[in-house]
Amino acid sequence: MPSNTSPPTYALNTLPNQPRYTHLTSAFTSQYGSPPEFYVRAPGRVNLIGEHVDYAGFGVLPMAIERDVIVAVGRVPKKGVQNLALTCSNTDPRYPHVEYNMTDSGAIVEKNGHDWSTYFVCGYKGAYQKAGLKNPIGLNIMVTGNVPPSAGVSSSSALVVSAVLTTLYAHGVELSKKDVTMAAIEGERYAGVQCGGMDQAISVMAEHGPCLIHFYPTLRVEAVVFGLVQDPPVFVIANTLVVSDKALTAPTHYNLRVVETRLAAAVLSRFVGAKREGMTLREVQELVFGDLQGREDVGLTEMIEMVDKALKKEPWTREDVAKALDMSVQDLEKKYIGSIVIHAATFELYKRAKHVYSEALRVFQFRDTCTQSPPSLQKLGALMNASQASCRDLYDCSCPELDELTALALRAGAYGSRLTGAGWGGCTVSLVPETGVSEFINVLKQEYYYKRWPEWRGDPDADENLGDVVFASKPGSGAAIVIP
Ligand code: NG1
Ligand code: MG
Repeated sequence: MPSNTSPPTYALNTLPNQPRYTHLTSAFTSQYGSPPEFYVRAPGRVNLIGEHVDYAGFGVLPMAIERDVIVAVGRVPKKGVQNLALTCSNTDPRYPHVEYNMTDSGAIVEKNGHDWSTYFVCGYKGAYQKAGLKNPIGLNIMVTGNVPPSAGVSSSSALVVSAVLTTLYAHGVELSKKDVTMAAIEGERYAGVQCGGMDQAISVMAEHGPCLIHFYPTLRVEAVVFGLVQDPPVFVIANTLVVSDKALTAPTHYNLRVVETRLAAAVLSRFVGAKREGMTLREVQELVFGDLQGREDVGLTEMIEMVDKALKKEPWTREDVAKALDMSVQDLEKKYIGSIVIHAATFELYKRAKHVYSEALRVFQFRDTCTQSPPSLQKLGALMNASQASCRDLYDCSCPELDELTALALRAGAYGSRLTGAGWGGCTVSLVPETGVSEFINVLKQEYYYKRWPEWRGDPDADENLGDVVFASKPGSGAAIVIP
């Protein structure tokens, strides 16, 4: 049984017999003149339930998918006066070739702006710092991936995790899975999003199937094994094709939510008489209920009730929050916003806290329902639907297309359907009886995709591309280094 303290498994001498590896190898060889020394793969993920609760300290329940990012790697040790470089290429011509110079201390000389390779640089930096590397090596990399980008299925974290493992292995260093995950989380934050740790944790530590990821008292993955059921369900991912670039919208979307949950936690902790600053919503729960000893569901119902008593429902101005915390607006900004860029006149403390505590509770209810024999698929579906309603009404992270596609999924026979990932666009996930999957996908094509893009109807190329847009996803396994 792999544990968080062991390094990711090295799949020695087993280059997967897949055309993608063959294609990647020849692209690498023609670009760099010799074959790659090793490969790293890291999967994307679908979050089944537990949205926007990871950065508040609560557990989440994602599953790695089979789609992944694969990086082929060659090392370029420094010779004489020649400069060290990180050279990034991609088999997909949409992602241009980028070359970064490196200093002798291993720092990457960054460029202005943001492109696909930024995420590799983020992972490199995360690994470099976490492992305290000192003798840098230049790297030639060629990347290929089939995780849909900007869609809420974590193509970004798959690349960051691959970059962390690439950097560590290239420098001859092994870290535990937990440290690899932390390096990836800290690294991905360089891209400008104050992310939680769900995506990196599942990509590194996935067991085969859904996992409950706990962040407290320490990062830990609990495999959630489905109870026996006659007609097993599958999770179907469907992309709205609304692109949501989290790095661009962070000041009004993702990072603003991070700040709002921190402010809500601060006001709640005052409400219960604590004077500590900078708590997460989960830490406030622990303050009220004592050491939860791994039972994070204890007291969540009471916390939901407390939100009603402690937080006014209307939006809060900076002055409102500062007054509740007995500090100046300047201090508030310094302590709770700091260098995070946000654009907001007011904050929604009530709605965000209400979402987080109720969503955190649904995660445990979902896990407990999954493991019953037989699990109630109706109940799992109802929890997913409640999550979608909460994301839409309390967290304001849905969008009209996500609302439409989730409603359509229910009419097409799903037990439940919700947005997955940060939201504001991207993918939905639906729980569908396995026997009804192809009909389900067909209804989505007819009622969503062909209605918006009528020219796709009857076009075999478009139909093939739709295989990347709406698909049933089997569970994937965690990241690995592949040595040919
Ligand atoms: P996406 O947008 O799917 O990458 C993000 C965060 C997660 C989590 C979810 C919302 C990153 C890398 N990931 O996911 O940590 O907070 O939103 O549940 O930013
Ligand atoms: Mg992402």
